[in-house]
Amino acid sequence: RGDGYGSRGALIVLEGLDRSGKSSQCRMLLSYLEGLGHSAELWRFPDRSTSVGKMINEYLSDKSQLDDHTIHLLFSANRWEKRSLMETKLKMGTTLIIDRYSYSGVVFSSAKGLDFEWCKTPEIGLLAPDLVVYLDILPEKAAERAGYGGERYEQLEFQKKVSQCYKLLSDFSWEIIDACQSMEDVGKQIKEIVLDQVMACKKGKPLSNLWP
Ligand code: NYM
Ligand code: MG
Repeated sequence: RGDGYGSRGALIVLEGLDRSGKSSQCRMLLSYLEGLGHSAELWRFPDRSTSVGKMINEYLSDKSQLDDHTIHLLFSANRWEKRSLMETKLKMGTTLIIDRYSYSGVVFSSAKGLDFEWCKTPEIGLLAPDLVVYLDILPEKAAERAGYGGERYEQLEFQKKVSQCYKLLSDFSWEIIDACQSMEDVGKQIKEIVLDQVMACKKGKPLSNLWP
């Protein structure tokens, strides 16, 4: 409806270690929601298409070196540059499925040793997700999966630290799903909880900001 009265889309975030299966699950979720006739889009962070995103991409592919604080703020800026479009889409009734969000921002930087609270600060005021789905996998298992090791951060020892930081940041509201199950089983569980949120948002659940 786009009138802001009880018809907004849901903000759904998928988080997890590299190779936990987020991107595949996001795609499956998108076609599921579209198949049910819901308006939905799949977004991802970092969004490498913007000029900030291009700097992030160079850093991740080891073509540039940046101070840890600087890259942290770039990741955050990359979310801020999408905030108003995000709000517009949600208010128009489109559900957004997001592959990584502020949580990745906090855990990857704090895993390097940056102060946890400092890492959270630039995220204040971004839209809070209606649901965070965490694809839980042991770092050792993720490392066995194909495609691992191509980018900065995709190293077992570092991912172990990231995993611990996710555990510090997560709270009771997150949906933790065992990512070692088959893709279909993981998908089935995600679909159910996401649909609940989509319906709750349609009925007028209010939007809020980080950090709740
Ligand atoms: N990453 C992602 C961060 O360090 N901070 C952030 O804010 C975000 C969104 O970028 N290893 C890291 C996590 C990943 C890497 O993401 C690239 P992806 O989803 O593998 O393209
Ligand atoms: Mg990756």
